[in-house]
Amino acid sequence: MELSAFYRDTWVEVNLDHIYTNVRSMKNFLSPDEEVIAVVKANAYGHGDAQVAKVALEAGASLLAVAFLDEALSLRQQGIVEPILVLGAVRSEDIKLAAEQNIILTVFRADWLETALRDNELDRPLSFHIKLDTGMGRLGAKEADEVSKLISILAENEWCELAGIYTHFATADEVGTDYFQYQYEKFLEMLKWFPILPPLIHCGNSATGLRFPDKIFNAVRLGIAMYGLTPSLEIKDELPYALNEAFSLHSRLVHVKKISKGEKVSYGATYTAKGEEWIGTVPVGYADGWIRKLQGTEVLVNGVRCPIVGRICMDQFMVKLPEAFPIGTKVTLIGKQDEESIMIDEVAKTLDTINYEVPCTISYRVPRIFLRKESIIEVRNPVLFNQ
Ligand code: PMH
Repeated sequence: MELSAFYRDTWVEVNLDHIYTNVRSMKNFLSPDEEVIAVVKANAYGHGDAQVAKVALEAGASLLAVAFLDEALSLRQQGIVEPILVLGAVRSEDIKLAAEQNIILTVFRADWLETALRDNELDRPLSFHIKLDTGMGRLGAKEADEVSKLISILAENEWCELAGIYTHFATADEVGTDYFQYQYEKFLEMLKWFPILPPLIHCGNSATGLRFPDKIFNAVRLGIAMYGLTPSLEIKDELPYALNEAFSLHSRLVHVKKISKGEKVSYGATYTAKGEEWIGTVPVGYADGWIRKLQGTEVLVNGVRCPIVGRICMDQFMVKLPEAFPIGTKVTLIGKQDEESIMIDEVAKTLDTINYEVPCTISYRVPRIFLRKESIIEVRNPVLFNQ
């Protein structure tokens, strides 16, 4: 049995040209000796890890960053050979696997490093970035003692290399800059704890790179702006260059019917037709990440905004149409149709959340189509193919 890429009329389109342009824009915005670290954790914020990674590298990123070792291994399995930094914590027993796969680890606890090196004898190089907590309160060493222990343990082991130091800002995307400034100055102070600085020093996410390019040291960890989204609504109007949204979500009408006054739609029979109405069924549901809270919001059908009526089910929802559109008519949940658009910021606003959460929430069940120069170059469907 030969299978095609997917068999459901719902898909995400990832515009890789936009990813490319967004990375190039940041590269051009920075000084030539400053680097871009492409943050491709969480399946590249729901876009597709290896596909985004490849394009980001092509556009000039020099390092990839993920949250977990599994994500780094996934990139290796998909043929990515370039350097990858794991930003999150890794189990001490897994350091040999990281070394074998040439994966860079984050370290912030001396006891973890002692255990890791005592119980696992390295036989090849392993690089580390030391993470400092300057006020995010998440991961990172805070005390000079801890840092000097880390430095000496790394220096004593012939296979260990200190390749970087970094921290993370909690408020780089906020208009008020006091806390940002506090963290920045703390980082400067903490860097004095290092007798020798490693090649890579980084502190900035997208917001920092966009707003404070003179405060990034020598690399930006570029996440949300690589996907063409603003780090926050409050700084949207002060971005130094245009961002190009890469993610869109589409489906097609699989059923269209006329219902009469008083007839009900979906679970709980909460929606009642006020008169004769055309109702379409769209094969997208909360298991795809189109969560029940989106009931009542609009999608685009034939270039027109149409409201979702009744409860969103696991695999389908219903939409009120202005007329009897044919089966197969394209429905755009995120993206553009003719003059109308529903962009990620609008969906995020409706859900009272941040744009980051929206593409991350569109589940593995929705196939991703990757476009380059307006052609499909790859399709990814984990439901059918183990990828
Ligand atoms: N560096 C670290 C350590 C991060 O956690 C993130 C994003 C980035 C860089 C990239 O940030 P950007 O997407 O704003 O450019 N991390 C998260 C997070 O943990 N929750 O939301 C974003």
